[in-house]
Amino acid sequence: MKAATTYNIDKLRKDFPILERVVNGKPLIYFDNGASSQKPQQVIDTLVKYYSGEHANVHRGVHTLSQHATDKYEHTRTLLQQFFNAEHDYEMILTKGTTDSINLVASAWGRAFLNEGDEVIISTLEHHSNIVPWQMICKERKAVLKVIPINEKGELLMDEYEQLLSDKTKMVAVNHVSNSLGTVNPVKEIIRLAHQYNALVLLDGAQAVPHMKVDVRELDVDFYCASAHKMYGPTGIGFLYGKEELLNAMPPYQGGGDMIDKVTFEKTTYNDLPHKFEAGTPNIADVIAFGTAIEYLNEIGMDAIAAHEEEILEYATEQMRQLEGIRFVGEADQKAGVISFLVGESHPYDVGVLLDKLGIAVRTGHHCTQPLMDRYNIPGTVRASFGLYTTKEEVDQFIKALQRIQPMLS
Ligand code: C6P
Repeated sequence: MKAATTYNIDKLRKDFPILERVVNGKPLIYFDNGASSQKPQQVIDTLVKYYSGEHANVHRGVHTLSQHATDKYEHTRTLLQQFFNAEHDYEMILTKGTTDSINLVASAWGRAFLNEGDEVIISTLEHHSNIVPWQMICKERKAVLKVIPINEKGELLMDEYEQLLSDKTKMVAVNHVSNSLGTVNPVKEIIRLAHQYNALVLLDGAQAVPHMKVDVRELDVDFYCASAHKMYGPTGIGFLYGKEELLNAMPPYQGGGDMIDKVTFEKTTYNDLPHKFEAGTPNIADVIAFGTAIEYLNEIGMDAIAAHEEEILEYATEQMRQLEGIRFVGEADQKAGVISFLVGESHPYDVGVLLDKLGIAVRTGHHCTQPLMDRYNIPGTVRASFGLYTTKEEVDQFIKALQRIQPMLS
């Protein structure tokens, strides 16, 4: 769908105070949204308001402040349920972020349901957060980790995926969008095939949810997770969606306050969903501000954001193609938000430092995907990642900056 004519980027940019910043004497061009996006004033205001006049612990007090904080905290859960079209709000577990969510599933589900000889499938495109927790639990449970290979463009080899699937497959855990290459994976097909073998599917949506509409029921995904800080919300918070029957069947992840029903020294019974998976005092302020970020995205509309970013991605890719000496890493047919590249023979770090001198923030290195970099036999890439506030003028400045630094690199 094309951008709504109402996509008023100048107005949107005014919501983000940091975009006024000057870095190294130049206006900031923030192309590191894949690492973390910037925060609109609305989200910042929610945090200030909460700490200035609303703070109390949640789920614990009968007093007004505690009840008010609890209502606001739980309101974020409802917003998340609606945003991702989950059937029930208690299927949305509030976690510290994507990493925490994947560790929760690998640990709690894995300990209960993975047995010797079972198989877990991940892909070459995964972030370390969707590799290491599975390696750890597979080692503990004597299960086998299998990896879907990719082609040179950075797309999953679906034929190979089908070959890997068998009755031994218990979990398929892949990202929705690759953080390093921007590849949008054919997740509906991945899920359909996995379900034919009664395997569950966890999607790491960290790089998908800021860029596109996601409907967990339409996908029929079993677990889906992401982080607030890439969705224009605060750091230290995220969510895990899980189908009710799966979450109910899983043992708790951590023990402590709030996750219990009745505790004696002999035995403990556990609270219902979602509290069973939310031990201890949560990150209340940031959860509430996450709700503000969701409302902010709702107001703009995910379809409008997706269309705007698609235009930016196309424009930037086209402009970069005109430059000599640029090598794209990852040229999947379906991409979102990200251009990974190398400049001639130069090290990504040198490119990043020179761009920074011109006020342009990009990420360089392996992007927490070392096996993927090994696949391409490179130490890392330069990654430009876009957001809802990225403009074509910024892309033009970026292209000029690349032209300017190229002679310095050779
Ligand atoms: N990727 C990047 O620059 P946390 O740190 O838990 O919020 O998210 C981890 C994570 C998991 N999966 C994917 C696909 C991700 O992109 C990330 C975070 C950032 O690419 C920081 S390493």
